[in-house]
Amino acid sequence: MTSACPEMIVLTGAGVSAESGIATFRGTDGLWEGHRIEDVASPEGFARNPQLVHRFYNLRRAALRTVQPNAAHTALARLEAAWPGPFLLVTQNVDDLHERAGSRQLIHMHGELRMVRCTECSASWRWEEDTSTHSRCPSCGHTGSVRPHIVWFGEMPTDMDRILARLRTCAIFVSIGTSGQVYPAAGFVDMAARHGARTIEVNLAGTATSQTFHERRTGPATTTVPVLVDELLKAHQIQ
Ligand code: BJW
Repeated sequence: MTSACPEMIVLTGAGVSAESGIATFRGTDGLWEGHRIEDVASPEGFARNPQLVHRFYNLRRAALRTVQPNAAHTALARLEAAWPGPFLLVTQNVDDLHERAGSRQLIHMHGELRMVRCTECSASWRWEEDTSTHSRCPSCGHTGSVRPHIVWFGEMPTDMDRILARLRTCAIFVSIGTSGQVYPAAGFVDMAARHGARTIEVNLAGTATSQTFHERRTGPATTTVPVLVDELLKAHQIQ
């Protein structure tokens, strides 16, 4: 084990959960039952058609019960457990597969499917069941104010201060399975590189930000991530 192990940030996107059976956002037609993601994942879309948005998240929340972490999630949990330096996993995913694989130093920058909150009193709580326009807040008692605890377009991602601070000090930045089309996450590679980090992209294909990375690994996350983890641990003499 090295005495001064570099600080690492890993950013993940939908591609890391794709092989667990969770659909990515920008697939073949980019639509969900004919709706653009912007329509079901924006405050305007929720105001226009709350029933549709509740249904979208109810189906995705229920689908979590049918999926399991894959080899990429497991490898990242192994990396965190073995890495002696500062480590942070920032995921854009709202599923809980990283936690279920064992990751602990984790920020869900776009929220969590298994959480809801009240727009009246801002209380948030874990919730595994369906929600509707009739759901009641257990904290303030208001009915009709429960919404998914998800960061929609135009809303501020979670824990940005902490993420930005860590991007300024990390020495290794790894981005896995994200298309680089949604900001601010798409800008993280630039920020990390500007502060001197080595940057590595892992993806099935080229992305909107591929050219910005120092290194690229192409292939499915379940095979490329375990290999990368082994390499990183070996390079820093960690067994
Ligand atoms: C594999 C694989 C395998 C597949 N192995 N790889 C104009 C210009 C710039 C910015 C803006 C703009 N207009 C508006 C904005 C801002 C906006 C934005 O970026 N819009 C763009 C569409 C242009 N962003 C926001 O509004 C954000 N908030 C914000 O900016 O606040 C202001 C602010 C912030 C910070 C500082 C100061 C001010 C909020 C964004 C919220 C995003 N929400 C969503 C939905 C909610 C979650 C949910 O319902 O599930 O989050 S959108 C959706 O996209 C979801 C994802 O987390 C996010 C990113 O998608 P991701 O993960 O990259 O998935 P895909 O499908 O795009 O890509 C999958 C990738 O995996 C592909 O590359 C595949 O090749 C790969 N892959 N299988 C490896 N097996």
